[in-house]
Amino acid sequence: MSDRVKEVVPDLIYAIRSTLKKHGVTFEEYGAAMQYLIRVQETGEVPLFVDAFFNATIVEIDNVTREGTQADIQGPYYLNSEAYQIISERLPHRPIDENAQDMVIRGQITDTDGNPLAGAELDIWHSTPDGLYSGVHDGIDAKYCRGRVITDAQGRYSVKSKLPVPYQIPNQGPTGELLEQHLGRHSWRPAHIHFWARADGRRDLINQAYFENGEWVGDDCCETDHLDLVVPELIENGARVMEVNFALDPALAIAAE
Ligand code: MBD
Ligand code: FE
Repeated sequence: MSDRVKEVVPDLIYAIRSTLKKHGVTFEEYGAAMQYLIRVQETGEVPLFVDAFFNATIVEIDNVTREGTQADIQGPYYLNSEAYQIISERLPHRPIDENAQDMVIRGQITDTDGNPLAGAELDIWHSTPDGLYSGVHDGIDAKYCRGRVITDAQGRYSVKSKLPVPYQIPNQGPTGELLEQHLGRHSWRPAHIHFWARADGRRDLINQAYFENGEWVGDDCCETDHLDLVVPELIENGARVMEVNFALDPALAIAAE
């Protein structure tokens, strides 16, 4: 790691210095930028800020070496692995969401040759039908709209839940302020479902599925642009079906010391 730090950090510092010089940044502006970073820290928005501006770039780099399903950004609201109970039927939802639109998330996990991966683990998380994340916003219990499914002998999984909606990242803090007031952008993400797939001998895959024709698809404030998991509209027995298949690359070889 320390070799990588020596390799990357000097370039990063050089890139920032050249930008400051190019624009003739003043002491006053330098101070304002410092105050801004302090606010990002004080409002607890470091993960949101970093993910909003840089997560998509790391994903882009990671995807260059993937042959199977492309990765997408994880976002700041995964929570730790203990928040994911094994689910066989339905992700828990709040009693007040009982009448929200039903959704079925189902599909198959295979290797890159199309062979089914039985016993693969898939962590699923998404917002409530009113755009909040459990364990993060408004004191909502962390168990809602999250769960882990295990694929069957054919590599298949199927789980019910309630439909998420387009999601506005917190826009009252410094991250939203930068997006909306200074960069002239907006703070919306298309409705999405997050996934983290794992299987023995395969490379982990974190990605997201989006809803075809959904608002903000292709105009995401977090700049996800490779939209290979935009799922066509399908309704079965009143439930929106999200058919999401994953092809997992072989695990990366551990680099020799
Ligand atoms: C989210 O729900 C999200 O998925 C991302 C990437 C950033 C902020 C909130
Ligand atoms: Fe999200």
